[in-house]
Amino acid sequence: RPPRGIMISTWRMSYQGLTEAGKLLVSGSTLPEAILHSVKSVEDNEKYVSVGYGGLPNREGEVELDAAYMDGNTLEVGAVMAVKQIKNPIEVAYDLSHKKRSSVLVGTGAEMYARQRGFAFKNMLTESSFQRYLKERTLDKDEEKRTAYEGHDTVCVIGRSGEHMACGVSTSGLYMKHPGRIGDSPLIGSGFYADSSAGAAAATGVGEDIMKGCLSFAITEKIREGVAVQEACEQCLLQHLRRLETLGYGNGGMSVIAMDKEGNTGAATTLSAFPFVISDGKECKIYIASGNQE
Ligand code: SD4
Repeated sequence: RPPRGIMISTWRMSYQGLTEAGKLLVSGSTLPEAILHSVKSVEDNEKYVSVGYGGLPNREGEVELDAAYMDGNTLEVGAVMAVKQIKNPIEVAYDLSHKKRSSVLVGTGAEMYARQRGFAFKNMLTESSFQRYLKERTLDKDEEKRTAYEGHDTVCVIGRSGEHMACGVSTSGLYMKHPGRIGDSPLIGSGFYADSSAGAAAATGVGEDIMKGCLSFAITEKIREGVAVQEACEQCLLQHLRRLETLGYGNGGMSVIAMDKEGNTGAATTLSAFPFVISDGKECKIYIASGNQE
């Protein structure tokens, strides 16, 4: 039987935040507090160029951020998309999730809301991200060929405390994306889904590919049908990959994490190695999923 507080998250960059969040859960913090803590720790870290501060910019040189939060007990969802200069987009997404209307906001409308609610603003473009942008701009690469792994990962955190499940995601999306572009990450059912009566799932990789299969919802529903969580991840990812292949899409890379309502976890990837993190309240460890494409 899994212990009371369990969390799973994407990529090595989530390790420190998840370690701290795991301890927070054990010492009595709420599930939203733990999830927000772990996502914010990545957003605030300048070193991670795919989320929050220091994120790589769009092709106009501006950092545009996407984040979402979903509560598995109430199915409440909040999301912000393509927002600029908001220090912690996940906090705004969480705040929005309590609203019955206008809970998913884009661009200037989202920024207006964040300002009115007193959230912190900051110039999110660091000197090193700007320098990388200046170099990249001279290369004039074909946007259609960009993959998610040219420096771009999304932090996704799924947690369970008692029987309460929830998830949060945050990203700066694809490097050199068109202004206004969003991927799967802030889209319910594609980048994330949580329902405490079944389970939760979240995705990272090329958003345009992931959203075609509503992967996070597909995995959650597979778990609801009674398929074991690891199997659900593998089956849904493989089925979607095959479908994309028949349509002639190359595999730009997709990875998923999931948890069932008992707290069992799973992960799958189309990459040769996808690091993810699990904190079970006692310890926090990095695991590597490996893509089996045959
Ligand atoms: C996006 N899914 O914006 C994100 C990027 C990502 O690993 O997760 N990359 O499409």
